[in-house]
Amino acid sequence: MKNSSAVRIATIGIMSALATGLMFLELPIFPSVNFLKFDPSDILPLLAGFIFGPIDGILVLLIKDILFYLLKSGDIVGIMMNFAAGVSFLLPVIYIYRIRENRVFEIIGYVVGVLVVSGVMTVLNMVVVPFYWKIPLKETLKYLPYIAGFNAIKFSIDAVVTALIRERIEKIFE
Ligand code: RBF
Repeated sequence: MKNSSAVRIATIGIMSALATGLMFLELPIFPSVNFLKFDPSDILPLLAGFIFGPIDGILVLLIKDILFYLLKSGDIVGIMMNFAAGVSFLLPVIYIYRIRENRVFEIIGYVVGVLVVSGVMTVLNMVVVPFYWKIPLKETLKYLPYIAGFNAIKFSIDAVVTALIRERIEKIFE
């Protein structure tokens, strides 16, 4: 069923809408870095990536971010950072799983995905935050452990939830 383009397009639409809704949660994990907001919306692009492939996963992520930008945030920097984080998590997870489609490679994918997104976003924040908040880099360095921790926590939660539901969701599309 997943090879039907009508099913594919409808699913991408439904997943993007659900992801946009979930993004409204916006829970700050650490009060000192309240511009980093937790929401579980990246689970849906990841599921789309598992079912249809990485390009469709990125498409769900992109639609979700554009819709959230238009409906709520209006903050292009925050949206771009959210997109960059989603992509840096999704790509390692899906490509590692595609080496061997079994539970071991799925779990290795999640672990590498969490490490990659935490590393990439920590570096990216060190570049973006000084401009965003107009503060010196030295001050930004104080936030470094929180930024790394935020991404590690956010994407570990996404990984655990996806690991628990992926098989059941994929069966619907067989
Ligand atoms: N989201 C992440 O998942 N990881 C990040 O490292 C991250 N860094 C951000 C840095 C800045 C300066 C801003 C404004 C947002 C960042 N976001 C990040 C996105 C944020 O958590 C939230 O999803 C968006 O701002 C939309 O509410």
